Amino acid sequence: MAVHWNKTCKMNIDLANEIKDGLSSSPKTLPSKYFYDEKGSALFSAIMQLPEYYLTNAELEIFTSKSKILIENLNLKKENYFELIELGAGDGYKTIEFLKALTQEAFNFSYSPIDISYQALKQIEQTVLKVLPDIKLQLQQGDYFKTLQELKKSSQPKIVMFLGSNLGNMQDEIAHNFLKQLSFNLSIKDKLILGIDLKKNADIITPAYNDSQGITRDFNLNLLVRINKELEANFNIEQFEHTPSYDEKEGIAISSILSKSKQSVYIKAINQTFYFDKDEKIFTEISRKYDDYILQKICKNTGFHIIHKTTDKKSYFADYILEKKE
Ligand code: AVJ
Repeated sequence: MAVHWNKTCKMNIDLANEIKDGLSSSPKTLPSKYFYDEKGSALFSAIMQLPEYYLTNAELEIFTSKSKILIENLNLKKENYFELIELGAGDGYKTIEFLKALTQEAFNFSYSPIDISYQALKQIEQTVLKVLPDIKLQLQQGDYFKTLQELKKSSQPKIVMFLGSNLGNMQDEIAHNFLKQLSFNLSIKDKLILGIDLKKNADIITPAYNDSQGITRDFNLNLLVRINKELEANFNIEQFEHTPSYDEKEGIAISSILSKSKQSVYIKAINQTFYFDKDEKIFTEISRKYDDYILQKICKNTGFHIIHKTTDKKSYFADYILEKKE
């Protein structure tokens, strides 16, 4: 078992540059991938337990009750070894159900979770090995955008998993480019299991991003706490507010942070002061909701074709199987 480290100092240079770019643009933005420091990963785990955050339970239901159907539709041969690679694995909780089903049916595979958070990986290692002590496990720490090229290094058949509607954090064009790049680094017949949240009534989606306990607020504002810590900035967190919204027509939940007053913030690591107007918003995250039509549009000319779709009972969430065909 091996963990590949991203040099911490290099991470901070990326962080500083991207935060500088984001806060210099109009409107101001901050990249959602930086939510996941130790505190942020813990807050996201808490979000997944919230009654309002239906996504996790819906996808867990799919993997608990439909792993067999997914496996059938992957068209695997028991005698052929394959690599199961999970991008942005988080706590791996849902995946374990799938791993159990594969193991029960005696498939020959290794499991490589990739995550930006070291804590998350250690957690997966613990939980997976407890349930499946004999599994071949290879942890990889890093930004999955950057680890895509590494896929080419092995010529084994691959099944990539990208669950939890992580794709939804990308604008459609970026999602398209991401799938294209992923497909480019795979071989014909390799598959992608893509878990995405489906379009539905705003009354269900809105509370998922604005829970009554304020965990999602803390998760969003933690980005400022992180910048304070890692880039020696002086955001006064009290002067900012979590302001989520949902664009029902587009099917996009938007997280933002609003400046409660006219204020300035100095970031020492960048040696720059940033100015905020009263009620100015910093956009931190989009969470796209999909239907077949939107997914088909995103997949067009990526090399991936949809070959299977399965949903939870309420049809809140779907796991698709995409195959690389050209
Ligand atoms: C992990 C990206 C799928 O967008 O629903 C949860 C992150 N943000 N609550 C999502 C998140 C606010 C989550 N994803």
